[in-house]
Amino acid sequence: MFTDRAKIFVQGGAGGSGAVSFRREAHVPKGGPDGGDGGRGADVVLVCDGSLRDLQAFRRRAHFKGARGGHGEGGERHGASPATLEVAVPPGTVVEDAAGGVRFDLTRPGQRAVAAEGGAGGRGNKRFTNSTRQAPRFAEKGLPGDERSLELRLKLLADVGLVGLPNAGKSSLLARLTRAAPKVADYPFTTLEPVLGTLEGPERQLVVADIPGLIEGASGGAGLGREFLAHVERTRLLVHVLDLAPVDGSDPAANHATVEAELAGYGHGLAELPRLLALSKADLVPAEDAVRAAAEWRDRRPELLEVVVTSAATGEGLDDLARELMRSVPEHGFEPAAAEDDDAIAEHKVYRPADDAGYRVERGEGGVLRVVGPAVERLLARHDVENEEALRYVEGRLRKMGVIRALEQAGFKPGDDVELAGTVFELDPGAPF
Ligand SMILES: Nc1nc2c(ncn2[C@@H]2O[C@H](COP(=O)(O)OP(=O)(O)OP(=O)(O)O)[C@@H](O)[C@H]2O)c(=O)[nH]1
Ligand SMILES: [Mg+2]
Repeated sequence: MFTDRAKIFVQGGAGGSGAVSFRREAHVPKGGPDGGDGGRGADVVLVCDGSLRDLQAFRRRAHFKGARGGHGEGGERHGASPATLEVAVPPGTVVEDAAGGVRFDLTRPGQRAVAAEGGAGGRGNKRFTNSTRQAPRFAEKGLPGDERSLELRLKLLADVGLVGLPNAGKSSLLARLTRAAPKVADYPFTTLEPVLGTLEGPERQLVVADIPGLIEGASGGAGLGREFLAHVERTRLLVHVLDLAPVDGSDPAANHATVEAELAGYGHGLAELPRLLALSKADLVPAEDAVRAAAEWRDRRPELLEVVVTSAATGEGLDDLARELMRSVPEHGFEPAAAEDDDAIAEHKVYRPADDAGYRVERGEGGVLRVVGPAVERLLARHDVENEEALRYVEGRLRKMGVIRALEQAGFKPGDDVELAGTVFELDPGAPF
């Protein structure tokens, strides 16, 4: 089963906490602070892996959590930073974060995108020493890692797309041209999902995709056509497979027009892709009819790179078709569109929180002053405000950030209750600490 969509949840590891510790030495009654820092939590990184073909693996596992950073210890021992958690995705995976509107395109093997950063480790008490604070009895806590739900979509990265109405003989051609073994049968909709095969040439390899399900209305959503058309977006050339002798007695010219209308209706440049026309099942019509049909199509559609008469049954025209593909498919393939961050060829992309700094003072319920904003929340997350010393340090930071002044302008008096990051405190900032 070919899977081209998945939802996953990623969470960076939490940072380890810094340690509160003091040196013990036989000859020193009370040594200085020596608490080490906590380690950074592991990032979760999506890695483009050329050996993968679809998103099937995510049916079994959809949660990816980075390991947490080690806690700091005494003797200035820092906590370990665990290895990055790598999540392999196939080339052609588009990653979207519905909430953040961020989008990554992983097209080349080896490309990486940081999906969730691990939390920073907390600093140990040694780091909080200064001229007035020689023996800090507090340290920072590690921060939680990022977490988010991501939607993965695979858009196949094939060089060539085989398109045509159901039963036109696309799968039969793919099977003859490549080692792919798609199901072939004498009824429409035999193939239910795109199938890839590799055409081996003397100098290059081409990935050919059999794109099934194209019917009238597909571009508007009929059947699975629209989804499958998305896979054609990244091909560089289309082979329109046209049945010379449809069993339903339909007119090849009308059938051709139907498929072309769907390609044009879908947009995304499909109608502009270079085209070859493969007239299929030539063994079912007299040879002169096939030759005449080919000549007519060349006249009718001068923009066609080539018209090839083929038969998957006898092998007629297959070498010509393969040679033509080797020659006509442009060397340079799909390049991801420039990303919003102007970092078009970023090999290493990172989700960034939208608003990283700043705070706001407002009146909450019962008139209590409240300070909100990521910077303040982070500060509070890092410190245990039950610890008197840590609380004084937090107050000092708030003063430096301008929060205390902003509170005073809003009518705050020392000793008033203030809600910080969801917790109400009696804030009594004395002199800077
Ligand atoms: N005689 C003859 N029959 C062919 C040839 N190519 C395909 N067929 C037959 O046509 C029918 C449809 O072929 P498929 O390759 O399954 O066609 P398809 O376009 O992949 O069809 P869907 O997967 O249903 O969209 C099958 O019965 C094939 O055996 C050919 O060159 N000669
Ligand atoms: Mg098929």
